[in-house]
Amino acid sequence: MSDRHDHATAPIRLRDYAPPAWRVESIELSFELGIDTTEVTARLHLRGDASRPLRLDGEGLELLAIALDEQPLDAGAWRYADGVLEVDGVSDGSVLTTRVRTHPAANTALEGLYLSGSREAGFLLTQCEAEGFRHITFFPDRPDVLTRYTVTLQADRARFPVLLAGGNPDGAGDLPDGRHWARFVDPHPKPCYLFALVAGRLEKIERDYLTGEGRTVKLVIWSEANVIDSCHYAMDALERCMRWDEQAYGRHYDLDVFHVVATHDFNMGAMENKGLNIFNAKYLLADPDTTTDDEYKAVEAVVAHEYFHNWSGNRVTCRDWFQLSLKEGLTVFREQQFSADMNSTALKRIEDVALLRRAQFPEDAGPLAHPVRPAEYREINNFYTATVYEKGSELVRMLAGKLGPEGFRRGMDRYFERNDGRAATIEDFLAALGDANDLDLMPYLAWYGQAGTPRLRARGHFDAGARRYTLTLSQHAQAHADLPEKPPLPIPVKLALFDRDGRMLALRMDGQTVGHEAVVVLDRDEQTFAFDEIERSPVPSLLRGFSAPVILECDYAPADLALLLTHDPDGFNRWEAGQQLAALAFDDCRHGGQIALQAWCNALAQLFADPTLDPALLADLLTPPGEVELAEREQEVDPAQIHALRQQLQKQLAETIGAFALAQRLAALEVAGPLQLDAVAKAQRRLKRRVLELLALIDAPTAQARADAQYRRAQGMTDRLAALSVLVRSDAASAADALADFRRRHADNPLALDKWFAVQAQLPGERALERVRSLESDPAFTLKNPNRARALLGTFASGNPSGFHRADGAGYQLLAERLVALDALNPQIAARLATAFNGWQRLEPVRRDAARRVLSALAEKPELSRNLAEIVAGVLK
Ligand code: 0A1
Ligand code: ZN
Repeated sequence: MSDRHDHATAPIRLRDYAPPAWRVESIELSFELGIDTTEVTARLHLRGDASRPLRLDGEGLELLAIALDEQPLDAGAWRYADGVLEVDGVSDGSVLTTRVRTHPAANTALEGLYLSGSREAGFLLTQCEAEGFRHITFFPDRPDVLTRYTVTLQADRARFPVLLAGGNPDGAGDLPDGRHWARFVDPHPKPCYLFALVAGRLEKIERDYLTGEGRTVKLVIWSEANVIDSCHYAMDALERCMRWDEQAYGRHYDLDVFHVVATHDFNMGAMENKGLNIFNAKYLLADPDTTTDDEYKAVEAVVAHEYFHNWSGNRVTCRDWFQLSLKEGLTVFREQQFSADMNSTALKRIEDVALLRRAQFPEDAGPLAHPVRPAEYREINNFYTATVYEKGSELVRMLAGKLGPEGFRRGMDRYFERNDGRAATIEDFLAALGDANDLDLMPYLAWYGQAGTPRLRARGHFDAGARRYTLTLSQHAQAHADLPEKPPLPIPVKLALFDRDGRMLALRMDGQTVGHEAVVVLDRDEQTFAFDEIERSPVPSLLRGFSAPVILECDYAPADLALLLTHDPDGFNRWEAGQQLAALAFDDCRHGGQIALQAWCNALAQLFADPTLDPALLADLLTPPGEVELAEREQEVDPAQIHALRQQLQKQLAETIGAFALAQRLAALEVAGPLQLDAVAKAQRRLKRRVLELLALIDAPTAQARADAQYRRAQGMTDRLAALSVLVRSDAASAADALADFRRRHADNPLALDKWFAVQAQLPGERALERVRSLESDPAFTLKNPNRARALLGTFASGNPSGFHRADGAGYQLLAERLVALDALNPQIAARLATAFNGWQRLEPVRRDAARRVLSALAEKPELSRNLAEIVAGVLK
C-alpha cells in the first residue's frame, strides 16, 4: 500500500540520478508460503563501498530476524523507518540475511505478494513492477541493481500443489507435515521488478518449442481448472511471436522453460516477469463463445508484448524509471509490427492511430501532460501512460522510418549487443541506432523531453508558369510551463501528390525523381519543399502512414479530402483523409453547412457500393472520429452537444447510403453455419456491426428486429455483443430481455460479465448514471476486482462522455465517491480511474464549475493515497 498523509513528499527527479552505492550480486530467497502470512528469508550477497551506508527499501514489512555475515545484529546496528532499512557495519562481500513476514490475503492493492480469488480456491502470486518487491523483502528496489536469483518455495502440498518462480527449475521434493518445496535458479541477472512467484492449484497446457538456435524450451500456460481450455489460442500466439522475434530481430529465448499464468485479479494488462509472465485473464483467455474478435487480437498482441520484453526490457532493462519508455515504447512498437504482420498493416495502423488520438492526445493536451521521458514524478505507477507507451512507440517508429528496415535492424542488433545485461537509457538507444548507421540521432532526444502534441502547419502553392508546386511546412509547439522555449523537432513527413483524377504523381525534387512517395524532414521552425514538372494544381497527401505524432493543420477543400478518401491506394491514408473530412462534416452539422457533409457522405456511399473493398476497412471508413477526439478540436467542450452532433453526422451518412442498401448489405453479411475465426469472417462481422448501427439511426424498428434475431442466433461473442449493444443503445423493447439472457448465460464467466456491465455503462446521455447506480448493487459488482471496477466505472467515466459529463455534476460526484472507496483498497486503480477528470478545464462553464467543485473537495481529503493525490492535484493544476 502506498504511503498516505504524505502528499507533500518531494518529487523524484531525473537529474538527481546517482548510481547505487551497493549492488547485490546474488540473492537466495526462500518463502514459507501461506495465505494469511508468508515468511520470507533473503540472503543478499552485497558488493559496495563500506564507507557508504547500506539502505534497503522495504514497505510494511514485519522484520523477524536480521543477521550480517551469519551473526545476528544488535538492535543498535540497524534502523527501519519510512520504508528504508539502514544497516551499519556492512563491507564489500558481506552477506545480509533478513527474515520478514507479510500478509498476502490482506493485500488488496495487488502489489507485492497477494491472493487471487477466494481464500479457499484462490492462488498466491506477485506483482513487482514498478516497486512491489519492497513489499516482499528488503532490497535496493531500483532497476539498475541486477542480481542472480535462487528462489526456494515451501508450502502445504495439498493447498499449493503448483509452485513456480522465474528462472530454470532446480529441484523439488517433499517435506514433513504434508509440505513440499521447489527451487528455481535464474542464470540471467535481473532487476527485482522482474521477480515473480506463483503458488496454488492450477492446471496447465504445455508444448515444446524448438528455438532457431536449436534449444528446446518448454512452454507452459497455467490457469484455474475451469478455464484451462481457453488457453490454447494464447499458446498458438506465443509460438507465433517467438518465431517472429527470431526472424524479425534475431532474438531467441534464453531459458529452458517459459511459464505464463492467468489471473482475474490484476492491476494492469500483463507483466513480463523473467520466465514467468503473469496475465490479466482478459488478455490470455479466449474462447469462441465469450471472446470478441477484437479481444482475440488483443490476446495475441499482449502475449507478444510480454514475450518481446524478454529482450526489450529484461535482457536490456532500464537504468531508472524515467527511462520506462525505453522498454515500453520499444516493446509496443515491436508488438505493433508483429500484429501488422499477423493481420493487416493498414488496419493495425488505423487501430493504433485511433488509440493514440483517443488516449494520448488528450493526455498530452491537458494538465497531466508529460514528456515520454518525464523529468520528475512522485508515484511511478502513475506513469504507465499512453504517452510513455503509445507516443513512445511513435517515436521508435519515426526512428525506424528514418533508418529503413535494414538500417533499423542493424541499429537494433547494435543496441542489444551493446546493452545486453545492462540497465540502459534512451541515450544508449539513440546512440546504438545512430552508430550502426553513421548518423547522429541525438536531435530526436528532443522528442523524448517535451510534452504536448506539436502542430504541423502545411501550405501549398502551385505556380502554373514554373510547373512547380511548393509546400511550406512549419511547426508549432504547444506552450508548456516547464519548457517555454521548445527547440524545433525533426518531423518526418511522408507525402505524395495526387492529380485531380486521383492518380499519384511522380515526384521530382532538386532535379531528382524520387518515386511516388517521399519523406521530407522538417527540422526547423519552417521550411519549403519544391516539386517540379507538375502540370496542374495537385492534391497533397501529407503525413502518410501517420509518419509523425503531430496534429496536421492544412486548409484542405472537402473535395480534395474526398478525392483522397476514394482514390488513395493505401488503406490507412484513405482512412486518414476520411477522418479529416468527417471532422469538417461535423462542423457542417453544427453550422448547417453542406459542403463537407455531402462530400463525406457521398464518398462513403460510393465506397459502400464497391464490392472489392475489404469489409473491415470499409467498417473503419464508415466510423467518424469518436466523441473524445471531436472534443479535442473544441475551444469549449459540451459533451452532450458533441454526442448529438455526431449522431446527426452518422444519421446523414446512413440516409445517404439508404436504409434499403444498408438492410440489403446486412442480409448479405449474414452467414449460416458454425463460427469462423479467419480474417474474412472477422472482417464481415466488423462491417455487419457498423451497418447495423447505422441502420438503427434511420430505421430503428428494422434494425431492432435484425439485432433481436442476431442476438438469438449469434454463434459467437462478436455478433452477440454487437446485437446487445444496438438493442441497449437504441432503447429497444427487447433490450431488457436480452440483457437478462446475457446475464444468465454468462453468470459464471467474469470476463463476459464485464462486457455486460460495460455495455450498459455506455448508455448515452442522462440515462447512464441511474443505470450505473443500479448496476452497483448487482451482486456481481465489486470494487475489489480491478476488471469489474474498470468495466462499470472506468467505462462510464472514460468511455461515455455524454453519460459522465452531466450538466448537474452528478456523474462527477459519483466518481469522486467511488474513488475514495476504491483508493482505500487499491490506490493504483483509483488513480487510473481518476484520470477521467482530465480535460475538465475546457468544459463549458456549467460543467466546469461542477467538476471544479467535486475535484477540489476530493483534493482536500487527507486520506488519499500518494497515487490518487498526485492525479487529483495534477488535474486540478
Ligand atoms: N510492464 C507491464 C505493465 C505493468 C506495469 C505495472 C504493473 O503493476 C503495477 C503491471 C504491469 C507491461 O508493459 O506489460
Ligand atoms: Zn510493456
